[in-house]
Amino acid sequence: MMRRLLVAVAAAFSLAALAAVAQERVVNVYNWSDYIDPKVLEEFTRETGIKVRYDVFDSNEVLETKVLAGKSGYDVIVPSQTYLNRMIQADVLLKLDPSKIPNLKHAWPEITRRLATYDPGNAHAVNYMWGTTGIGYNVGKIKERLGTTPIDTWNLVFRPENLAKFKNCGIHMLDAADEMIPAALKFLGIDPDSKKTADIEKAGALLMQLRGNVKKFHSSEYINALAGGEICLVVGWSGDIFQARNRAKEAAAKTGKPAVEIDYALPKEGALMWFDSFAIPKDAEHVEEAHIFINFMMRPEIAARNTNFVAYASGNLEAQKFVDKEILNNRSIYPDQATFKLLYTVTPYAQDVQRVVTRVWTRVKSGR
Ligand code: N2P
Repeated sequence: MMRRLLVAVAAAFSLAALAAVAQERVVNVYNWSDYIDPKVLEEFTRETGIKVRYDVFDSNEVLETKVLAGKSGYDVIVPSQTYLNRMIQADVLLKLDPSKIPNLKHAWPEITRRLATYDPGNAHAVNYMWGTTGIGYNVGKIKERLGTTPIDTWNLVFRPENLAKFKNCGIHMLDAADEMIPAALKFLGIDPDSKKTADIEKAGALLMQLRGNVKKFHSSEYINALAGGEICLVVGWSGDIFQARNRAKEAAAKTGKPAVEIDYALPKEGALMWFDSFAIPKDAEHVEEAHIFINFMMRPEIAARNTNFVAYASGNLEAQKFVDKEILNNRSIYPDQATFKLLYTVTPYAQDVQRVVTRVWTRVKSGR
């Protein structure tokens, strides 16, 4: 009798254990590096019971390769605008179910409208953050070398004789052909969105002249390199440069030494405005959880916490109520009308043009 009872109890327990396993809900997220407040992820799991498996990338090309190959294993991805558009064209993204994202009502209409150029009807993506590509610098080291010469100009980067002045304090550039080539074109006075082989070659020739001064083409290491004083100049992303500034301050507070002063300049000739948006691959296994995740991220307080942590503008308008004043009033993060006029956008490269871009960029990076 006793034995039978024990068997029954044991069976009930293992059933409960099985049920718990069956109920464990997961969402696999693939986001840019340094792009979220980690506490927000913990809070998401606490509140929803959904575990987050979180991986990071620092290049659209890496993301695109994985997603186009299929079975990436990711449920939520965050491509930039032109890559988003190519994924839509390749039919690898799911149409979102707006009824499952009620917080969409907090989206910033102006940003949603701009994003529609890449995602017609805003059917596949919700903007997470947006920002610009400009010049990050170590204030002290740049002043030593430049005096009062203005910093907010591509002349600083794309005139070989200027760039050479910073070689001995360290220069990084993004490993992002689709951002560096348009910036070089802008400097040359050519349409940054040009798809002409001759123009792309011209940008490539200019970058070839500069490459010898560049310590590294890399899209995430510059945050710590700037903060740690290993480099003094970078062509990089706005928020990442402000994160470098924060890290330098935190390190200084710990050691009691004066902080390395870091700042970001938007070149007056014009800078790229980009949009990184949540999307769900068609072959995602946790579609329900992916919608819950996106909806959570679109909660104004949550969106603001992420913006306060990473220093990029949120695609969430309502979030602005909760964004730190220092960030909201920073014109390089939340541009005013005059600053907006300086920003340009680009359209995707067709496959044949992409081949030219990739060839030119490989040459710039390798020197051959
Ligand atoms: C995050 C950088 C994301 C900006 N570290 C690239 N669009």
